[in-house]
Amino acid sequence: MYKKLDDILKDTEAVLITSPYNMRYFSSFSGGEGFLLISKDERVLFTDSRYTEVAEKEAKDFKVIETKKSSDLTDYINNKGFKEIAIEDNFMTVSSLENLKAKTTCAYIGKGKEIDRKRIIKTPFEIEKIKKAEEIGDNAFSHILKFIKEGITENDIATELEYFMKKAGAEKTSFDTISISGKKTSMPHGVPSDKKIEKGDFITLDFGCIYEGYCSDMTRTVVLGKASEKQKEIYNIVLSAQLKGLTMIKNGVKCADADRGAREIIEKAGYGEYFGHSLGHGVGLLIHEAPTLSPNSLDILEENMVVSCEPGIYIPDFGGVRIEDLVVVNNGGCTILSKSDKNLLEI
Ligand SMILES: [Mn+2]
Repeated sequence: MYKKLDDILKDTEAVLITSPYNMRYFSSFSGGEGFLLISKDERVLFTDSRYTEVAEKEAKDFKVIETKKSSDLTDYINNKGFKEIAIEDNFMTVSSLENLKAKTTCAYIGKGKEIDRKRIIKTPFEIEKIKKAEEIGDNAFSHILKFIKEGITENDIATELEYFMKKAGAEKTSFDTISISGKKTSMPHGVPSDKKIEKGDFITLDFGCIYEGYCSDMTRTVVLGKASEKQKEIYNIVLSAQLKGLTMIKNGVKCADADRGAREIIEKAGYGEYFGHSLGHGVGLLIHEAPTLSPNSLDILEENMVVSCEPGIYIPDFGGVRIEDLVVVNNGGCTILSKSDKNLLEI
């Protein structure tokens, strides 16, 4: 994947990669600790003795240098005489940059967004990993439907989901599990607590896992017991918007238009003010990455992007609904990776 940096190397002598996800992407090294320094004629991976063995196994196209002292990288930059290096300015801390500047005479050019966007189109290998991660999520959801009952807590549900996913082969969760219920579902990113699940509660579960480095993401909202008329109304509007979003997601469509298509359904139903976030986002080595499916996005959907489609309605002091699938963009449509039922489940 390091070849994808060639166009950046036309403008600068080297690219310094410090984020774990880009390190993994460009070198295959999964250890997360270290740096890649990629120039026109050399690819070097610096890591410490905890990771040397795994680095040599995984990063076959890189020369692995085991770091012994904190100045190893800056000494190397000085020895090479680099004058300009591209960095991930959206990841590197100010103090790390200050340190580099103090110890070298090199200029550092922020190219973080550009570097991140190299990951925007997924390879078949990546899509397989994401598919598997999403499948674990689907299985976790089926499992949790049997687990949820009156009196257990939001935390119980979150813990069970996470335990299930790890048992099924996940490395960890791809973000903090959202497991909220009742009126709390009006908070799109509410935090699970010891609140007990009650009859008639909306329960929103937004969760995912990491499988071999790749993230999954899905959301389902269910009701414990019988749904009220108002709950059914809100749910069905969100579902219509979500289905509309899915029909919009295809190669060549502007992300802003996909967002618009789904948003219009919610606006026309009179709930526009209760849908504050964007329709979706890219998913890969990071849970939120390019492209962005939002009203102001300039991105255009392309084949083999993996994006979420997740409209919602959130009414303070009542509750909310979000339905989210993960999809692969293809020519003329998209392949939905999330298989879990989207009809309103009264459990
Ligand atoms: Mn999401």
